Amino acid sequence: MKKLQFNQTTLHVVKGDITRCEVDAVVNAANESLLGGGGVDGAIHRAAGPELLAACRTLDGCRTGDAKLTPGFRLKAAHVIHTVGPVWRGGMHGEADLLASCYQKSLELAEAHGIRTLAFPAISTGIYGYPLEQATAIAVGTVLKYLENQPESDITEITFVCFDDATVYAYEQAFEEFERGTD
Ligand code: AR6
Repeated sequence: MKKLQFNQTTLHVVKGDITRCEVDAVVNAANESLLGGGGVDGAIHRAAGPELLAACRTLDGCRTGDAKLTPGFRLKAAHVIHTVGPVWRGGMHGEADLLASCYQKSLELAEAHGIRTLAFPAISTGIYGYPLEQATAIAVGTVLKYLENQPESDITEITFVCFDDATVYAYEQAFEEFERGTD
């Protein structure tokens, strides 16, 4: 699958199940309660085991656009970064800034905890209804801006994990958009 190199960090797009990723941290597309739900959130809680819910209960929720860290328990990933994407309400309710903030805060939290390899799902593009192409452009754009601003970043691998071909294609388009911009 497609790759993009930026300074010392490689961005990947892969199709698969994020709960099986062998990375230091997987990002969860959670809701403000942090007490579980459907989609990727449900899958991560099932795979991590009940200890994850117990850990989440101690966190007092999470605001939309923010991120919080727990251990990964039974996952291969040592950590889970829980972030809460915006519900799509037509695009005029701060959705783009909130979605960008999910990626930014997740990267800051990862960096602060020495996490070098990180896997993101396509936050907000499922149950929360964010249009796919706009969401993947924000995901890639925010990650690249972060890396540009953090030339000493210790994060070496960032993987965008996709459940379906349409999401893979949208990330690949976002990568190409960036490559065209640097020609
Ligand atoms: N691995 C990778 N991607 C997945 C997986 C998986 N195992 N499962 C689903 N996806 P969603 P949201 C994809 O709905 O839109 C929950 O109930 C999915 O195909 O999981 O941010 C929370 O508790 C889509 O591309 O998250 C919240 O209430 C992407 O992950 C709400 O859903 C995100 O879809 C959050 O909604």
